Amino acid sequence: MLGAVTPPATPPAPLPRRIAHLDMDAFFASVELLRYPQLKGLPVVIGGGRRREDDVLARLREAYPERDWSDGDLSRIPVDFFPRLSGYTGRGVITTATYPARQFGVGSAMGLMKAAKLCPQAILLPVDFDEVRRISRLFKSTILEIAPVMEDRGVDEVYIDFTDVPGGQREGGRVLARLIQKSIFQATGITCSIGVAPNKLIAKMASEFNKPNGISIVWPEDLEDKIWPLPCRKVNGVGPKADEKLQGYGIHTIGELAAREPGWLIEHFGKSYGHWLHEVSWGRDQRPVVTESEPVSMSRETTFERDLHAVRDRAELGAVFTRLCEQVAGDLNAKGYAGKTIGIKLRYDNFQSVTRDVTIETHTADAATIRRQAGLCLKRVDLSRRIRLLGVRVGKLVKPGTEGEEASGYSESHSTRPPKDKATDEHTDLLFPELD
Ligand code: TTP
Ligand code: MG
Ligand code: MG
Repeated sequence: MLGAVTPPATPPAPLPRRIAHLDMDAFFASVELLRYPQLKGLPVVIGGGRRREDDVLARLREAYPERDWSDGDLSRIPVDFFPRLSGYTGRGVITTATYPARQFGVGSAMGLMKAAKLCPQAILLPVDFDEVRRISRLFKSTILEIAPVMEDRGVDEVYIDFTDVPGGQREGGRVLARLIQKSIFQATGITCSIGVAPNKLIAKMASEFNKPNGISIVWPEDLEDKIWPLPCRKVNGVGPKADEKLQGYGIHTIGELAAREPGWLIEHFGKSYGHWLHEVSWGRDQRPVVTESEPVSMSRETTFERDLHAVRDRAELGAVFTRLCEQVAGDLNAKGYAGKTIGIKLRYDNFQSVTRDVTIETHTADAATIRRQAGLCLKRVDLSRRIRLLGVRVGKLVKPGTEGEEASGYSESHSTRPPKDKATDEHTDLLFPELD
């Protein structure tokens, strides 16, 4: 025998999957508070039209002519000079609200007039997309310096695979989550909330548990205590229509969903959605964290609370349509893309879908241009039927500066993943204006 035989190396057991979902707190509002730190702690809502800073500065110059008010003085504007919600008239909706404003019951998608009744003293500011985009990039690049496997899920949220990152397993991910939270705050001045869990599905719910500025760690064995008591609607993929149907069967919580036989769910919700409902209720989700590749198109779509008619619900439909165009434009701008093909998608009340698109001369990321072209597409479809879903897409993308080189890769859509083979609804990550 010539010495000991080295035993074959056994590969180390894979670490348990730890996935984080990170979401910035009151994002658009927090971005404004960076500019106006004097508003910290006050109820502030974001919504309405364009920036009116110049108006404020003009009024200040009038009130305090002895001072030389310039753009750099924004943080010195007295709080009294800011526009308030009180007396607001118009059709605007709230994009987001600071946490102090939320205590008055105001929040995303609420009409500004309704909000003005609940919290007249709230300060009303418009969104600054340029700044939102800058901060969005900044917080994501901060994360990437620490944890390389990150999936971009929109302007203010990402999934991060903690599994193999140093600190990613310590205290279930809390150590790494703290580091990321701190680094983002240092880089941007804005807080975020993080949920760390065995998968994306649970992480997404967990990031909301301790908002704002919170961390929440969920273990597989927490399913019963932390997940099952939640309403089904908290599952990313259970939209208002599916929720209504579930409620009709007396299923209100995820636990009640988990108690149903998979066969029963399949019978009532179709093969793939029924199966998916069963899986998610048991906290199962194997989806990987997908890192960025170049999108070929970007789209936004929404399923209405109730089916809308092009003539009878013209105003509502128009408002949602405009909003979708603004959101797509926002997405394009946030990622630095512009596109040449503008298209729409409609789903009628009988679930039949149609799409139309148009290719224009020059690339655009402008909401008004997208709205105009998408509006022309809308004229080319049958509008006599009621509509349950409306979507807007911009394709043939380029990154300006690399004009001519079209992006190739996946298609980025903000509608979501659950299979849709049945009369269940797609879900959008974003709310849409109240339609009542
Ligand atoms: P959210 O993350 O849903 O909300 P938020 O960051 O304002 O607040 P939270 O602390 O609860 O996370 O959305 C991120 C940003 O996206 C939000 O600041 C404004 C914008 N937004 C819309 O434009 N339309 C919408 O319907 C919603 C919900 C958000
Ligand atoms: Mg957020
Ligand atoms: Mg978000």
